Amino acid sequence: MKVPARSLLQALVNASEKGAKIARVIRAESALLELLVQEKAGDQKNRRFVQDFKTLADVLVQETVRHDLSAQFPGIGASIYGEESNKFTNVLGESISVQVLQDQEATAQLLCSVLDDNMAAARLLAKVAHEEVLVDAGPELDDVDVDLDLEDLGVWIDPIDSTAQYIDGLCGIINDKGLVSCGLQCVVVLLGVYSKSAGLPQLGVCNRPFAQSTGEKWKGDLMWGVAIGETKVFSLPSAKTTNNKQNLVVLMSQSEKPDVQKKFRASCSVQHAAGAGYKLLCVNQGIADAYVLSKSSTYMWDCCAPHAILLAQNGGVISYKSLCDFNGDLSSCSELSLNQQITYHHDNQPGSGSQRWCNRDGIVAYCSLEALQAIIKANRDN
Ligand code: 2IP
Ligand code: CA
Repeated sequence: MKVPARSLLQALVNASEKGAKIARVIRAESALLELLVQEKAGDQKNRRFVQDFKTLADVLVQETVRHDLSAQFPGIGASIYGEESNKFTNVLGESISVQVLQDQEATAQLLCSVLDDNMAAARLLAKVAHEEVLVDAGPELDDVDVDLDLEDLGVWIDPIDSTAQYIDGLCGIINDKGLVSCGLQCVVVLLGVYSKSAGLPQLGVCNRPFAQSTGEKWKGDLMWGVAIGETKVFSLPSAKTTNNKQNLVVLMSQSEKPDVQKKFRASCSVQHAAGAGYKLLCVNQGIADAYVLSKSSTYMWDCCAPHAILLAQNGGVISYKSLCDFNGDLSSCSELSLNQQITYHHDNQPGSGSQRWCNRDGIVAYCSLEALQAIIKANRDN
């Protein structure tokens, strides 16, 4: 069945905003925040309570997105993949699948059963999960005029990327380039759609629930992109930053190997920030030129959404191994970009755990071919 990409994108934008609202409500309502930060140990643990409320927060966002997208695009639910399983087993051995049900009350009852009968918390969560959310995706949406084959689509969701920052709940400090190294600003809801036949990302929405602190409240922002054949459209970021191109800004994980960090420091400004999704989004927003990760610590759900936006912007994401293996002329790096984008339709490793879906050979995200050239050069020369 053909579906207009514009409608699917609008649905993703709305769903991402509902996910962002759930993330904000959990931090704003004391009945929920207590659950999030409380780490009950041993005997103190409530026996009917889910072991891990932060996982429930993730799962609820994931299941809300699944519910809302399925309501509008019947059949898509089976092709939505995320980091979390929705099945919880408490210490009594009761197994409960967390889902968004047909109405608010039914969802509240279900959530109550994994929240140790805390009906107040369950009702708060059910209310926001069932709210209608409609976001203005911006004027660029009119330029998305192409259809997609619903059967060919898969969706990767990272309901709350930078979970550690989300739990800590600190407000990060923004530097003069618009970058925060840690804090709630690094939390991102990531929804990416890819083609099952080609493996490439086609639509992406990145929603930061805690983009801006306005006194007691947080304001979010979002960015989207579409890369379907010749159709390349993206929403303009709210804050655009221009880089000093003489000094390529490369983001890395704090835990990046010291020799890789050293190599890039010789010619680039290497900076750190938390969150794989946030680092990718910084490349989308022009805050950084590239994000280099030599290790396998990101997953398909981290990358699919910002990767779609990068393709729309004529950037991309290749593996770190492809970067190291490339021995062609710098001027021919467009071939590397054209043929070696990481893909999302096959597992990368045998087994049944989440490691199957990791980006095994590392990643290199870049905002343009010039940035890719500069990254290849920095990797070769140093
Ligand atoms: C994590 C999160 C981490 C990131 C890691 C991701 O996802 O984004 O911050 O590590 O790669 O898988 P780093 O911050 O060192 O880049 P999640 O928070 O969803 O587990
Ligand atoms: Ca993640």
